[in-house]
Amino acid sequence: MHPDDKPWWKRATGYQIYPRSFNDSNGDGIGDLPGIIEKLDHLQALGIGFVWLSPVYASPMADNGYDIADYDAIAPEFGTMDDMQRLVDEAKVRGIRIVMDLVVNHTSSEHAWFQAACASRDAHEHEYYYWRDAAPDGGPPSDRRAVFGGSAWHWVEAVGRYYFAYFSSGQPDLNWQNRQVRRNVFAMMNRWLDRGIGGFRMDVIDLIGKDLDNGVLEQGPDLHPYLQEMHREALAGRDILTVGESWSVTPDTALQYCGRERYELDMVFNFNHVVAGWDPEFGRFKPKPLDLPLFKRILGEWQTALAEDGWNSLFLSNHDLPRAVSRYGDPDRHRVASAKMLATVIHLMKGTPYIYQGEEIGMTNANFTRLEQFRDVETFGQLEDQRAAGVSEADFIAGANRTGRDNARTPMQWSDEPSAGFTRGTPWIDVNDNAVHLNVEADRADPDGVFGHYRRLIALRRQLPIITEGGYRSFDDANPCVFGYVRTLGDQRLVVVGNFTGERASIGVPAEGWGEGRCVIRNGPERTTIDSPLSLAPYESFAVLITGVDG
Ligand code: TEU
Ligand code: CA
Repeated sequence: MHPDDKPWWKRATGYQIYPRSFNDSNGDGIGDLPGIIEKLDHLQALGIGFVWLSPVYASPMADNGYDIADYDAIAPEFGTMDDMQRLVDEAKVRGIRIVMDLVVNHTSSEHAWFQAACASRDAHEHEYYYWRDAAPDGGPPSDRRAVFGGSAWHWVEAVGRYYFAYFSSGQPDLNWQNRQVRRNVFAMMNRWLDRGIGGFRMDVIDLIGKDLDNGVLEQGPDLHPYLQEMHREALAGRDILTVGESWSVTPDTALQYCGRERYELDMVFNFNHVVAGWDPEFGRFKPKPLDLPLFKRILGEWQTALAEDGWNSLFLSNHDLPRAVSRYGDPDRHRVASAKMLATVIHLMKGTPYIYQGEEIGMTNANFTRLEQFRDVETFGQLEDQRAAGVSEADFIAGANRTGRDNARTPMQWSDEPSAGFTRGTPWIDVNDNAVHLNVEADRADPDGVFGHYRRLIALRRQLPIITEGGYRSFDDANPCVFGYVRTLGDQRLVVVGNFTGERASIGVPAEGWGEGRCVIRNGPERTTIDSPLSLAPYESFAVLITGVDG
């Protein structure tokens, strides 16, 4: 919730940095905070308004920082608290806010709280986590599986009990029903906000209200009371952005998180459009081909649900998802055109767009061929589970190559220098082979580069109120190849179209979108007339602003 109705984050574009893979300043092969500071001019040139910084807190890195051992310390491999403060200050000078990642559904098993909890049932920290006695046969209390494979229950001999960890065994879930847990979290949030950060992205926030004994993990009964308490104790009255990651939120429950009268969050990250392309049993590791009508319908439902209240987040990729151009476009024959098309159709919707590092130059999936190239704890955990379910290693690797999380975590490709200019050392994960020609230096030098397209979209968002305030209406929804929608504000229409295929395709445009206008962005020839049907070249996209439309 925000005091005024036109907060800065409604006109701003976000940029997600996965620090481990962004830029290494000291040659240890791991990205770091000084490395980010070195690249702030790149972000300023792009025109983004804030960074979502994935975790940089002290962590044993079981899940690359999504397992926090000390919320008030910076992981040494990323730098120091002084580096963090310098990043906040240097970014601010460039008009960029730093939004931090809040991971409070769980801590690391190396957090002092958990260490104390494991030492004795009598420690007050013991109740900060979920402990249950063994089942009668001595095994885990339930058959609940962990997201990263295996049982979600883990035995600790010293206290003779199992603890619950929904992700990896190194990520024990915090018991939010414990008032001291909530007090500790809110105090920590205030300490970070008082350092001048721009807000929080909240990791799997839909899980903090879980009712474990009744098997309710997502959007549990206590979720919204806790978020309202968090708002009262840490967020109210601050000029910040809060966005909650929720893999369970739907258009029907979205306003419970971000409606203006809820006093909880400003927006949510939902994954309905992502999960629609996954296998019900094998998830991301058995992806389906893109079903464009379904994809358009889902995005449209979110535009409708949050048209008058709440606020959308708009994204196709992040550190958990494959590269957008590989998942939804054509990384080979039409990489630049499809990268621009995807950017156009996403950025001209209503909501705040989020660019994932490397998306601004159309970086692609890594296509690892050997198991030892992978790094992701989820991939190795699921490999065990899926082997047991009869999936061959070759099939699993093929799936991991298409939609595994490591695709987004290969080093940012800055130049054609060794290791793509990411490090002068040995990178913690292999650099994509295509970095020699696909990199920031080459793309920004190219007048038709992807970077320039994103920069224009970001500038358009600041210039044209129809983008931030206009209505949204899609058309020809059943069209299997082309995405088309009209933004409306007063007598203005912004007609946006994108061909999601490598073949020429047409789309029928409603009469309200017809006429002569001004082409505000394109990835092909100048188009100023909208007539129906509209014929588009492979992966062609453009937007035409028509004024003086009545009715
Ligand atoms: O992700 C939530 C999460 O579970 C996703 O990783 C996704 O559901 C899973 O990959 C399904 O295949 C958040 C963070 O974004 C992720 O990086 C962390 O690993 C996870 O939570 C635990 O903190
Ligand atoms: Ca480093």
